[in-house]
Amino acid sequence: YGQDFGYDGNTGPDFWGLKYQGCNGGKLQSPIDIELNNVTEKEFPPLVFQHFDEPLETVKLENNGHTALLSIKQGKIPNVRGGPLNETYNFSQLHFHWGRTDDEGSENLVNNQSFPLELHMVLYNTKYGNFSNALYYDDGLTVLSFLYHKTIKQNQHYQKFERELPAVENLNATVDIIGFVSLDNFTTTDRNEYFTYKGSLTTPPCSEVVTWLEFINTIPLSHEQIQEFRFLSGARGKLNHNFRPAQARNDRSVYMNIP
Ligand code: 1SD
Ligand code: ZN
Repeated sequence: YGQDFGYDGNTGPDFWGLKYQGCNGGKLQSPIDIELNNVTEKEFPPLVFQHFDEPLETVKLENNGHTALLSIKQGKIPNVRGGPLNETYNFSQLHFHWGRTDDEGSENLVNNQSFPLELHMVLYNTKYGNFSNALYYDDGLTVLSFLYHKTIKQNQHYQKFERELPAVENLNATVDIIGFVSLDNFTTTDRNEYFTYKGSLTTPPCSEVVTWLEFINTIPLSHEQIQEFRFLSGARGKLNHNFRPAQARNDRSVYMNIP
């Protein structure tokens, strides 16, 4: 499903709709520009993260031509519930979006500002059994999304992950890693403040089934660490950028959790 697309020229975001109906004209497309003067403050129940603090047993890291994507091959499946979510969502995979320079790269924007990198943890509603099934229901998926800010110092938490990136520089390359870091290791520790809105996958087929959680605290990463992602190859040369531009918000509400 939805594998033949790119980020440039006639395979780029403006042309996705020709092949993938879902990317065309929907009213709940992602990403969006989150305007701080246009968010509704709301107190949601606390988010509950399970197994996010445990090292992952065996993971697969792959270059699928669109991003660097990490999934679990063996071991416990982390899950999340609470906040705006009515059910429990199981972890499916995490991946990244970046840009050609440090001034762009994130998909969601805040007050029209880009961030150099965005992390997506994709989880599916357990009541639909798996990711592919969940794609057909408007409460099928949640994406836990984290933004980054540039620092001089390297982020130690990312060293182990980034050591593996060169192994997947080539299109369709994969590597299995036994005994890896926890999901918590990728995120900020304070996950109480976030924006949430109803949107879509940011890649074809752009299904409008995603409850987005965009965390307000950003993750530090050095320029060199951000740069590592740009060395990956896609189907049409270097994958030096892979973000979809902001889509119309239409009459959607964006909520901000006030703990
Ligand atoms: O970009 C990802 C894409 O790689 C794929 O993982 C898809 C389904 O998991 O999700 C989109 S996104 O909406 O999470 N960006
Ligand atoms: Zn994504």
